[in-house]
Amino acid sequence: MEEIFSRINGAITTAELEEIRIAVMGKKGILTARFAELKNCDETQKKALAKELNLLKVEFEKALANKKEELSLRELQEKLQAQKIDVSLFSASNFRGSNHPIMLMLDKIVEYFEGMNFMVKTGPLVEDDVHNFEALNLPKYHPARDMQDTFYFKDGKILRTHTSPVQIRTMEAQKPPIRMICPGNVFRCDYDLTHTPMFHQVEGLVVENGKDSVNFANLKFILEDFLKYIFGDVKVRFRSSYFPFTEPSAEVDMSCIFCKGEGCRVCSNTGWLEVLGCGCVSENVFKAVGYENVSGYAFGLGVERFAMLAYSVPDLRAFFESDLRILEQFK
Ligand code: 2NM
Repeated sequence: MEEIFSRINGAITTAELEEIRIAVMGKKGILTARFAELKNCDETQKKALAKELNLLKVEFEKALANKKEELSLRELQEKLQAQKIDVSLFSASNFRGSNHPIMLMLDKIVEYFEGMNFMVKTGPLVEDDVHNFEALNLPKYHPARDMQDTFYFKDGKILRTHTSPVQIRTMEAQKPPIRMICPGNVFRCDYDLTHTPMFHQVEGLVVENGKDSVNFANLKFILEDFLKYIFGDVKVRFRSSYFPFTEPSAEVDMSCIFCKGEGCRVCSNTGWLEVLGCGCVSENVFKAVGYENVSGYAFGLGVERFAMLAYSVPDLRAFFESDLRILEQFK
């Protein structure tokens, strides 16, 4: 029995204890065998042996129970340790999508102009020549049409090359005053490092009754305020330019947000970044929609360019490749 007690002491698993219990108290166990001797004893021997065996049995069961308690506690702890859940591990069930950077920027732009009382309008992607060109002071064979590489359908319809046809449709449908922006995607047959055949634009239009109600100064104020809202503390300058639908027209630069105007690779060492086109709406555009005695201004911007600058995305193609490693950075 001494050996049995030292086996109990040295056991390291509860399974081992069970083996010992069977070896001692099981059908063929050594204590069971000794209890069987009792039936061959006479009365006095029986009494003495029974007492001895019962003491041994109680002692054995106590030792077994003590060791079992110790070992099962340890086994429980080991099991809990092994089953610990790592909540940081990737799981398909906790995958969350994120907004596309183009949509993030679009939302921010819309947010500014909604705050300035502009209506948000949308329109068809498949347009006719009148709304996309003619009414915008771009008659057939006008050289300025080459500025936009148009996708044509066989029936003469086209994919809109800008969102201005939405503004033409709005002016046809309602009278001034008008304060609107039209966000949306547009299409041009052009594809290289800095151009994709589909991209996003926001164009804005303000029209008031009266020849001198709105002017270039109003346009300058709102665009400067808008650029500061999107990009922070930037300087803004207007450069004289040409668009068929505005007169006068201007391109708008802001001081380079990367070098603060010092000159760097992004701004080609000029210190300036071109970000907007704008102007006072041409008399010919108003004529095309039947407006008289009005004044207005308009502007247009490319959302991809805004997003590249605001979020430091160096390659336009990142917006079109659906690479989750890039998109996940916009959560
Ligand atoms: C630009 C630049 C300047 C523009 C003009 C019009 C409309 F419909 F009122 F004539 N919509 N958008 C406009 C003017 C767009 O984008 C660079």
